[in-house]
Formats: sequence, C-alpha cells, structure tokens
Amino acid sequence: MNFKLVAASAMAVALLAACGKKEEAPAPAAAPAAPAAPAPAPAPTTIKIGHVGPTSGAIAHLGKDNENGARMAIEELNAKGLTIQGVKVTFELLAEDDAADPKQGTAAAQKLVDAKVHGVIGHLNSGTSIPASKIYSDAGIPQISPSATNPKFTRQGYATTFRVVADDVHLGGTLGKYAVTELKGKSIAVIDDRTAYGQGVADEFEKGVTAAGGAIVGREFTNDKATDFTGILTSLKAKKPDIVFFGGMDAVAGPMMRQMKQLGIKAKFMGGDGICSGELPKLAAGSMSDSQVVCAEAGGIDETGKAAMDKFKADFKTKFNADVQIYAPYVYDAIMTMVAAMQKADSANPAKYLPALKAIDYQGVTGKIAFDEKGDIKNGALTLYTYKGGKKQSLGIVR
Ligand code: ABU
Repeated sequence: MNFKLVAASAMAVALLAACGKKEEAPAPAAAPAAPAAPAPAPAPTTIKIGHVGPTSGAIAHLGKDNENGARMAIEELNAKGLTIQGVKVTFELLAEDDAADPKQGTAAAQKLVDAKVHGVIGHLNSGTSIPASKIYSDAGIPQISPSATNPKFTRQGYATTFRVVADDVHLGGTLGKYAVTELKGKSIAVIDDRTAYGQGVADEFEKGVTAAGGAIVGREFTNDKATDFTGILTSLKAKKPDIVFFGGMDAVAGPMMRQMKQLGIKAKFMGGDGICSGELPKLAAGSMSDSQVVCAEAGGIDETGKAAMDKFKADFKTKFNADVQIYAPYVYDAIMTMVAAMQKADSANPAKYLPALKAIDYQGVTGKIAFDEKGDIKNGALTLYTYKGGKKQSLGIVR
C-alpha cells in the first residue's frame, strides 16, 4: 500500500467514525494491546450559576434586590460545604445586567452560555426572559425565572424553562375579579406599558373584570420609560374611573400616581406584582393615600411558612442593609431548588440534573416548589396587598 492509499484509507475511517458507522477493517496481523478506558471526566469543583436582572435603568432597585437574593443563596450554599460525587464543590455567581432590555437580555444569555454556566436564574422581566429562554434551551441549560409572569415564557415547549411564581392569567384574572366583587368598581380604566408583562397582565385583568360582570370604561397605553402621562390620564379622567389598573412596573406607576393626584383623579390604583414593591410609596412621592393601592405578588405563604419568610427578610436586612423589594426570596428559592436537583442527581451536568429538577419537591421560604409539565410552579398562590402609612400590608392569599 503506497502512502496515498494509506492516507485515503485513514480519511475514510475518520469520516465513517464521524457518521457513526463501523469501518470494516482488515484483520490485523497481531492483536494490539487494548487501549486503557479513558478515565471519567472529574466532576467540576466550581459550579457556575448565572443570574440576570436589570441592575441598571429605571428598575435597577428591583434588579439589585434579585441579585442580592442570589448572593445570599450562593453564600449560604458555600458555607454548607456541599459535595457532589464525593467532591466538595464551590458555587460561583456570574451576575449579568440586562437593563430590562430584550436585546441586552439575549446578549447576557449568550455570555452566560459561553461561560459554560451550569444553570441560570432569571431574567427578571418577561420581555427579557422569553427571548433568552431559546438561547438557554438550545444550549441545554436549565433556566428558572423568579419573576417573569407572562404565560408564553413556559409555553414554548422548552424542557429547560421554569418559573417559581404564578403567571399573569392567574394574577390579572384574580385582580380583575377582585376589582368588581370586593372593591365594587363600577367604571374601571386600564393602562399598560406595552411590554410583554404589562400588556399581558392588563389583558388578563380586563378579562377578569368582564367575566365578573364589570365594565371597562377606557384603555390607554404608555411605555416603560415614559414619565409624562398627562395626555392619557386626561382622556381617562373624562370617563370618571373609580379604579385605574396599570400593567407595568413600579418605576412608571409611582409618577403616574403623582400625576393622577395633580389631575384630581381620585380612583383606586391597582396593578400586578410589578408595582407591588417596597419602593412604590417613595416613587409615588406622597401621592398615595392609605388603602388606595391594591396589588398582588405572584406567590404566597400561609401561616406555617411565615417564620421562615420573616427570618429571610431579617437576614436580608442585616446583610444588605435594605428591605426586600419583591422577588429576592423567589431568587433565593430558585437557586436552592436548582441546587437541590443537582444534589439529587449527584451531578451539576445540566443533562443529568434536569430530570431531577422536573421532579423536584422543595420546601422554600416562598412555599413548596414543584413544577408541572410546562415548568410552571404547581399550585401557585397569589398574595394581595395594599399600602398603609407607606408600608405594604397583606390582604390575604388567593390560591
Ligand atoms: N411579573 C412582573 C415583572 C416581571 C415581568 O414579568 O416582566
């Protein structure tokens, strides 16, 4: 066999191997010693957890709240000295800022995939979580959002997509019914910020109002960076609303409430989890009256879970000298749930711990976490809130 023929034969072997076919090799003259089986790749000693939220921009206070929830979980996990496959592991947080912007969200997701993270917690917004979910799905990396509530997030057929909060169908629908049956709203106006979350939750609110026999007297929209609402509020004022529902975040809701007061609109103000923050009274700058606001968090704990949540909030305050805004406990639980799945699978390899995550049953500070076939939390609860004296007060849990 001359050199050319040897080279061609070697190339054919390589190609057949790449295609997964067996080469029919001629019998060797003498059997070579069997090569030693390759040693299994060692389990990683550093497990990288990605976190993404808007730590810059108008809702940076919420993004930082989330990131602090992640830091708290990672520090506690590292203090426990966990082992995987008998080897002590360290958890590393890779925190990214997406500024609540879908484009920055996908860039942050790609950066985390390139960094070979073992799992991702985030993003905060539905508008960033949804496009990022395809990137994580393509890479086979589990993603748990602590706060994205748009139904589409978990309805795209991705096996890697999870959330630990109820969705906007539950949130908006419940608030719509509450507006009619409890607040006795007779003329209800709706505004949204045209984001995936804001528009979606406002649509579900409208459906809930209509199903409960209430009337929507006007619908307007703005955007998530707007600061002047005079035009849309003046238009709604003519319709004499007794309730104004806003689908959007607290950074827009606060100034909107100020301008409602300036225009003499004396309506109740409602919104979903995006406005239900500790910061809302400050953002409303004195324009909020007691019990004027009704909002809902997309999670809830009963009396038995209260002590654990109170301890979380106290520890958080000690550590960061800040009160929980909304989602920090959900981020904390999302990380703990992901790591519980890794421990159950005894592996941080996403392909190996993903089945354990799908089947997880974890008791967190926000309640019991288990997922349905779509990746939504099973039996998700809501907690309705109002504000009195500038402080959030629970009106009760809705299941
Ligand atoms: N759920 C409210 C804030 C996050 C989002 O869904 O966009």
